[in-house]
Amino acid sequence: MLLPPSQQLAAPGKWPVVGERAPGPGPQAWTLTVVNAGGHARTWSFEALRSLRYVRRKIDIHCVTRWSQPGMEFGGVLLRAVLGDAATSTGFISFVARSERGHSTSLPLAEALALDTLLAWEANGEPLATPHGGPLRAIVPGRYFYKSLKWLERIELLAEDRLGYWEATAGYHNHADPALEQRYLASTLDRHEAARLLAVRDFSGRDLRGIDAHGHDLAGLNARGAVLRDADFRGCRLDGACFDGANLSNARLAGASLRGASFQNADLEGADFSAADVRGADFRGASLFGATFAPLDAEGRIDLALRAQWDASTRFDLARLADLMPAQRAAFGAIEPRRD
Ligand SMILES: Nc1nc2c(c(=O)[nH]1)N[C@H]1C(S)=C(S)[C@@H](COP(=O)(O)O)O[C@H]1N2
Ligand SMILES: [Mo]
Repeated sequence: MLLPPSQQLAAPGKWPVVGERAPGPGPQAWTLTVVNAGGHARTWSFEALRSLRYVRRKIDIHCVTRWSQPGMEFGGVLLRAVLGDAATSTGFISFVARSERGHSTSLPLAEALALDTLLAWEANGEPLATPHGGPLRAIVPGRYFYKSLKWLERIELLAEDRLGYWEATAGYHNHADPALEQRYLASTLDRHEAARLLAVRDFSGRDLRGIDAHGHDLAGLNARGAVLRDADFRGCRLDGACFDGANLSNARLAGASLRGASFQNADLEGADFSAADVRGADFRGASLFGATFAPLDAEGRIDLALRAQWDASTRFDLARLADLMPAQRAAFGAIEPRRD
């Protein structure tokens, strides 16, 4: 399989739980309500869904945080079969979860149908586990996995699009095509405000996603709890910086000097640390799915010259290192991170 750009293979069978971990409260028996464009609702029992034609599909999962799990086999029914006559080529479809925060995601209806969207209750021959969206989730092949909604309880057909949870609150791209790397929207950060924050080196608690800081001297930066998704810190001096609890998913830190920087409990999914100096840095409690510490060439081989500089003073939870893609783990070879 050809991986989409900047994706890495997850270890075989590894399938991390991302986002919400459990559905919201509700009745014991799961139902699915479909509201058509005219506002007419039809509620399906699980048994009624199961009476439709059962299909199994092999699907490649591509998470926006740069890990992929190809060839997952999902079982369920096609969206097309559930929609029947309502499966027109106009308008939008919103998938709504039974979830505390009313999680949802949407697609153009024609696209959801053309992609052979599945409503699934099985994964690799087993009932879909609750943290992965059981008893029922949408599986949208060919889109980043945030378009595949867990705990599907309601489908709404709409004339106008209604942005989903991640798309509306976190700047996730609404089209989400991995082949086109449609991960996040461009930042809307004001240039002057960005320059002021860079000068005072205080990002704590701020939402600065997508900030372009590359090449700046930000030694000692306070970025505790900041939202720095997709931020550009390439080549920065960030020695002694504090990123504790910050969200740095997909941030670019290649070539940065990060000696003694702290990333405790930070979200580093998909972050790029190629050729960064992380001696003395503290990664305890940080989430590392899809993080890169050495870039791979087209054949999937590690480029040792661009490996992050890491030594016995770099602190990691050994358990969290298992989150790294196998090729990334291998990049560290014999170097043993410090145990606590
Ligand atoms: N209800 C619900 N569905 C959701 C999410 C969520 O937070 N809530 N997160 C999305 C994201 S960002 C991803 S990557 C996948 C993760 O699915 P998994 O936990 O089964 O790997 O679910 C998607 N569907
Ligand atoms: Mo995701």
